[in-house]
Amino acid sequence: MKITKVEAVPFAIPFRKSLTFASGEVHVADHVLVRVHTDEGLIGTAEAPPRPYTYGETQESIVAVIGKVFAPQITGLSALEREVIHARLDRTVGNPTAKAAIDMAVWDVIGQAAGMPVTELLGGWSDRMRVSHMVGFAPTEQMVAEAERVLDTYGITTFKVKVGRRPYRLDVEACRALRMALGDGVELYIDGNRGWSASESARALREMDDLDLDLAEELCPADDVLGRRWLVSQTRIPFVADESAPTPADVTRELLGGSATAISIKTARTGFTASTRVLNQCEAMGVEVVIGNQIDGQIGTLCAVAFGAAHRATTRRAGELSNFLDMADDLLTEPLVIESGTLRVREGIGLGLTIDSDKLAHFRLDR
Ligand code: MUC
Ligand code: MG
Repeated sequence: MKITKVEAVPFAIPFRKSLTFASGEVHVADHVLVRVHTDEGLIGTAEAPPRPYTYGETQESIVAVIGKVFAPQITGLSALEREVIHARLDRTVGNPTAKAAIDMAVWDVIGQAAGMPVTELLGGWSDRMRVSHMVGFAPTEQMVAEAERVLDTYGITTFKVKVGRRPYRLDVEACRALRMALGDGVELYIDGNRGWSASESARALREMDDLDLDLAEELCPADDVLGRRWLVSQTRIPFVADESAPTPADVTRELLGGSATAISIKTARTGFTASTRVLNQCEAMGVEVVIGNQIDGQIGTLCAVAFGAAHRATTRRAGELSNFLDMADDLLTEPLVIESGTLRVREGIGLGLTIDSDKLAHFRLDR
C-alpha cells in the first residue's frame, strides 16, 4: 500500500454569510483538498483550511509545502507506516493544517484498506455528536436572530459566542441578549480569539457571572504570560486554550503553566494522530476538551465528527460542527445534514466521503 502521489488542490467556495471574530474574518473557503494516492488505487481525502491570522498558513503556502516538501518525503512509504510519515512531516515546524490533512487522508486510506470506518478504528464510541454553533460579530439583534434561526432550523441548543471587541461591553450586551432570548435551556460559551487584555477579560467575566456560561476560550493572549495565568486562576469556568495550544507540546506548556484548564481539539490542525495524543494527554490529566472548528467545510467537518464521535470524552460536550452551513456550496456528493441538533458520522469505509467531480472542477483554482 505504497503512497504514489499526494495532491494538493486549491479551491474557493464563497460564504453566504461571512464569519467575523476578534482575530479575523472569513468570506470565502479558500481551502486545499488533499488526496493521498496509493499503488493499490485507494485515494484518501481530507481538506486543509488556512487561517493566516492564526497560524500563518495560506492557501498558497499549503499547496507549496505539500508539493515541494511533504509529498516528496512520504511518497514511496506505506500508508501503514504512520510513525515514519509523521517523523518526516515533523522535521518541518509549523504548517499544522497541511500536516493534519495529510494525516487524515492517510487514515482514510487505512480505513478503506481495512474495510472499516475510520471512526471505528479511532474508538467507535458513538455514531453522532451534538452540534455547537458559532455566532460571529454583528449588531446584537442580528446575533440573536441568527441563534434563534439556527435553533429553530437545526435544533442546535449550544452556542459559542465570539467576543473580544472593544469596548468589551458590546460583547457583554450581546451575550446577555442571547441568554434572555434563548432562555436557560441552551448552553452558551464565549471565545475571545485573544481580543481582550487580561483585565478586560476579568471585568467582562464578572459582568457576565449571572449568564451561566459554560466555557471561556482564548479571551486574552497566552503570550501575556502572567496576565493570562492571573485571569485563569480567578475564572470559575473551564478556560479553553485553542490557538495557543496547536500541538501536543503546546498543550502541555499551557496546562502546566496555568494558562488554560481545558483544550479545544481541532482535527483541522492536529489530524487524527496528534488529536489522539492531545486527547490522551487531557484525559490522563483530568482536563476537559471540546471539539473545535477551524471554519471547516463539509470534508473537514466530517473528519471532526469522525474523531469526536469516536471517543467518550469528546462527546461529553457539543462539537463545533456547523460552520459549513454558511458556505454557498461544498464538494461532497452527499451533503452533511444536521438534524435535532446532532450530526452523524458518515457510514461507509474510511471516512465515507465522495467528492463531486463537477463541483471540484467548478471550484478548483488550479485549472
Ligand atoms: C475559533 O474557535 O477560534 C477562528 C479562527 C480560527 O483559527 O478558528 C476559528 C474558530
Ligand atoms: Mg477559538
